[in-house]
Amino acid sequence: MKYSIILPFLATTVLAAPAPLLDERQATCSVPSSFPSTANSKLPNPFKFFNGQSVTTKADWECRQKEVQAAFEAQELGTFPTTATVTASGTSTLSITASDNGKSIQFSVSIKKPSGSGPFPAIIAYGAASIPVPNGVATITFNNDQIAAQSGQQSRGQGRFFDLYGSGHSAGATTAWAWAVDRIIDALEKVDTGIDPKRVGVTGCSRNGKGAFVAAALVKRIALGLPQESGSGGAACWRISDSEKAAGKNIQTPGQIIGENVWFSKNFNSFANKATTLATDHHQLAGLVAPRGLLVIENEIDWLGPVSTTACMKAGRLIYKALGVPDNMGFTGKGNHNHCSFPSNQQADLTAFINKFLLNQSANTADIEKGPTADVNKYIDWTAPTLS
Ligand code: MCU
Repeated sequence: MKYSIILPFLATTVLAAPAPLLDERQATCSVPSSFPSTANSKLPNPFKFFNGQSVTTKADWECRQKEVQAAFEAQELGTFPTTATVTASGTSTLSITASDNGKSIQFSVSIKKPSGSGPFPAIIAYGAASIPVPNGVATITFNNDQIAAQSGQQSRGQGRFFDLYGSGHSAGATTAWAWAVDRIIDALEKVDTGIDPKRVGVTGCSRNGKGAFVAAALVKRIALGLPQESGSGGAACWRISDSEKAAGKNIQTPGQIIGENVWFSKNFNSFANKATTLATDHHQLAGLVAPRGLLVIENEIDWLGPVSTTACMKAGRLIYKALGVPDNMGFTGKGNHNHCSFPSNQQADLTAFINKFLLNQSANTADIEKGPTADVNKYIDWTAPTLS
């Protein structure tokens, strides 16, 4: 009886507007379908909605992530389909049938498990892992080229993703591969393979590193992204790569990338020579992974854009910091070595991230930010808030 007196009092005072109005806006997360097109040579502010409103809370941030993803899909990646259903069978060869719109495709991944009893965490490797996968972690080998070809312009729209969704689907190859990674996790959730679907990482090197980065960004069930030497189209920011090119570096630019291959949507073609008009840049690709684990592994090879990847990912780490989880993202890219060979000076960083995010061990992943000299403040005109 007592409470019937107190509750109406609370309802009219403590719970009064404007808080419920704010919650309502956040719950609905209105996602625009058109995006700002004003040229901006700085990396876009991750903490301003496209309508100019500030991102001040973690709930705001979740909405912001949705509109940022919508912009990525509209301008770079193409549509990421989310309506497929999966049936699967097998343990060491996991055979997956994915269906959507009354059509089906089939693909398989191989699972190499550690000895002993699981469930084990796993790393999905595009093609083959070019990082050392430690004992205690399974490797799931994924033939991404079969899902979407990446052999030059004539290969656009080819592969099993396009058999399912049509050769004219807007997805670039990296998005199609990410869709298949999403289906692999569906399958791991359905079939007892001895893999814990909540502890799955994704890796790939170079072009497949671009793919691994996009998969970590789009597939929210990935616990740890390990993109390796992804360079432009992955860890590099388009704007910084263009400015490095203008300063005389031999670096891959958006203008070059759209001619070389089909990693991105056709939607991206119209932005490739005016990257300053993109609504986002790749620091926000890291922001789509946040707050999940992300170790960006790079190499000081000019073509990859060492200054671009380092500064871009420093901006990405500001997003993690704003979310209160700075240690959930690291960047290791100091020094130069053969492309996609894994150097010993990156081992401790990789081990720490795998221990923490896949093996559930305590590990120190604080302040891993190793690359060439690159001043992020040259490329940003915003500061990161602490989101409440
Ligand atoms: C870094 O990844 C790519 C690069 O973007 C391409 O321009 C080049 O042709 O190939 C690299 C790669 O995938 O190397 C294996």
